Amino acid sequence: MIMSRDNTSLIKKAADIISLVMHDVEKKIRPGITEKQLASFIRRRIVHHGGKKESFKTIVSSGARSRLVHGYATNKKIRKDDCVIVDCGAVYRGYCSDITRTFFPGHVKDGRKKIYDLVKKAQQRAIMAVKSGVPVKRIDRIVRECFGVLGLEKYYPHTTGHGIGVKVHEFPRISVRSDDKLSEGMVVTIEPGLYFKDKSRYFKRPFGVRIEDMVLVKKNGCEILTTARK
Ligand SMILES: [Mn+2]
Repeated sequence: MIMSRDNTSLIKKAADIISLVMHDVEKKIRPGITEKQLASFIRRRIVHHGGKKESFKTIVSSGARSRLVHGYATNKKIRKDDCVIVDCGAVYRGYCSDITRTFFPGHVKDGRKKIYDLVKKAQQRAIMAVKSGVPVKRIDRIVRECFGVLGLEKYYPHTTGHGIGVKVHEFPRISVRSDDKLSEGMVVTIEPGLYFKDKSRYFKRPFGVRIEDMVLVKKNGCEILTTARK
């Protein structure tokens, strides 16, 4: 949906709440806690920071489960050498937020850090291209080209984002298959990720990385609404 000045402040508040929650998650996440414990912590912190409830079922996928695009929390314990994807959102006065961060609770010293940095760079480049009038396929293509430089585009199985407002998934889809254009006042997510399954050439164990932020499309650029550290 296209935001007016009034509902812009409401969706910004929803984004602020979930950014604070993600900051709490960063402090809370440690080896031994289960994915479900972290998911219920997230629900409590959403309410603590003034949100009504989660805007969709919280994703916490750790270790090999992080290879899943929609890895909902299970009773699995998070381990020191796990990579953990946390994807969550809050509802504030009818408006939704959506954010994803990928954590390494232990010290990451293998090639997974390079993948993390690549996803972050692809996201940054895509965000830098967001402004009113830009075709959404250009945004999606920027991410694919970024991964393609290292031959990793086949490990990117989903689109780059979606509009968000009173529903979590709204028009437009940030996809190479769409002919839509961004317009001023839209709020969209930018959420590239890479997912390595059991038999990838690059990693012995499956894992995935995704980073997602919400941006408000402006005439000459965009404003990043979610501010949690990455
Ligand atoms: Mn999303």
